Amino acid sequence: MLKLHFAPHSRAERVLWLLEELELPYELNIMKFHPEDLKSDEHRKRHPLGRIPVLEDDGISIYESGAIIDYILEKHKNGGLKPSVNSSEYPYYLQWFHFCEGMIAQPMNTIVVHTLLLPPDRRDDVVLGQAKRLASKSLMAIEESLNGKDYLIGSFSGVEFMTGHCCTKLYDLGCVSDEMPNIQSYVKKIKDRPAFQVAINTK
Ligand SMILES: N[C@@H](CCC(=O)N[C@@H](CS)C(=O)NCC(=O)O)C(=O)O
Repeated sequence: MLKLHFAPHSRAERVLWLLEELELPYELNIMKFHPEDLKSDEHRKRHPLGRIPVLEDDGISIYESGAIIDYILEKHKNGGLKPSVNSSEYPYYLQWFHFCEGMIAQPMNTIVVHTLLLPPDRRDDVVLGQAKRLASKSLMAIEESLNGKDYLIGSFSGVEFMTGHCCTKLYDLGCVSDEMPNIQSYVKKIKDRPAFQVAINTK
């Protein structure tokens, strides 16, 4: 049985959302998003940095949300969510799958740290401004790519669990401006999915 180590308001939502979309059976270990749980000896054995998500399956235990999503799509059930390697969508699938952790995650983390996590006297407006500008440039690339499309490669696919999930978080952080109507409707489509709602409401 697939076992997901999860904490709310985190990248672990990506994996839970996928498991729900695919209707796969799974077991959930819900932890607090707090060092007490994440940095415990028990969890550090699963992830050396004490982070989430972590997935266990049939004697293996892996971390990195993108690797976990790809593993599930390849090994368990793809539900038509991953285009075949010879399809014209495949290169773009790879691009948008990796754009998330490669381009958006770093400025998004910085925005979270300098708006929510640090006490106000330790927040840095210069660092925050740089991160917001970089996030905005990355979002504009997504905005352009969504022209005339419902989802990033056309139909709903595995990239939504990565870059799509990031878009919902940046939207919640107030980073999706009025100049990004395609992303606004893309985020709405994602938020309307029942499986996504399960993932973000699991606590
Ligand atoms: N690149 C990793 C990032 C994992 C990560 O940083 N997870 C965050 C939650 S979104 C975490 O566990 N943070 C806890 C901490 O830094 O103490 C992935 O995609 O899984």
